[in-house]
Amino acid sequence: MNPTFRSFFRTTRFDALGLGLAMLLSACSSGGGGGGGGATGSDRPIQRMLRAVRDCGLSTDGRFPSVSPTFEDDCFIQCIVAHSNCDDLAAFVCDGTSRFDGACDDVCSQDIECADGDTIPMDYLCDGEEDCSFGEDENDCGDYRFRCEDGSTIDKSSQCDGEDDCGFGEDEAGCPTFRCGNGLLILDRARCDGYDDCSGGEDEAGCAAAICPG
Ligand SMILES: [Ca+2]
Ligand SMILES: [Ca+2]
Ligand SMILES: [Ca+2]
Repeated sequence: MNPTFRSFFRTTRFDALGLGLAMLLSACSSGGGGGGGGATGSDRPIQRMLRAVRDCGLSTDGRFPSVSPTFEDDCFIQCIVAHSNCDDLAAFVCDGTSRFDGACDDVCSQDIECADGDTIPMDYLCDGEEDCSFGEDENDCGDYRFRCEDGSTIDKSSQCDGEDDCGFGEDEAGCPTFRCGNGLLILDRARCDGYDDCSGGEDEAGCAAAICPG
C-alpha cells in the first residue's frame, strides 16, 4: 500500500523549518522548472508543489492534508519545486531528501535587510515579533499569521486547530467542519491527518497517497 501524504509531511521539513521573503522566493524561482512567482494568495508554494507532485504521477487523486507552512517553509518548498524535475520530486516525496537541500537551505537562511540597513535572520520574518525597527518584517504576513481581535497575531497553523489561542476564541470561529457517519462534527483540518477522528475512519477516506517506485 502506498504511504499517505501524512508520512511525507512528517518526514520532510515542513515542521522543522520556518522560512522568509519575497525577494528570496523570487531568487529561488529563477532556476526554472515547476515553480515561479511569489507566495501569494491561493497559489502558495505548497500548492504548486502538490500540483507538481500530482502532475509527475507521484500521488493518487484525493485530498492532501491541510498544512500551514511558515515563511521559511514556503521559501524552501518554492526553491525545491523550482529546481526539481519529476525524479527529484520523487526523491523528495518518497525519501524526504533532495539534492537541492543544501542549496535551498542556504538561499532560505540568508539574512534579510531591514529598511534601516540592519539585517535579521530569515526566520524572524512573520514570526509575530517586530525585529526591524519599523516592523516591516511583520508586514504582509497574512499567509502566515492570524490576527486576533486584540491586534496580536498567532501562527496560521494555530487557526482552526481546536485550541483557543487568541483568548476569546476568535481563531476558532467559523472553522470548516466535517460530519462523521455517526453525526459527530469534527474540524475539517482533521481530515487526512493520519488519525481516525471519526469512529469509522471516514475522515481518512479519499486521501491522496504517494506513489513511490519500488
Ligand atoms: Ca519578526
Ligand atoms: Ca487555535
Ligand atoms: Ca483524521
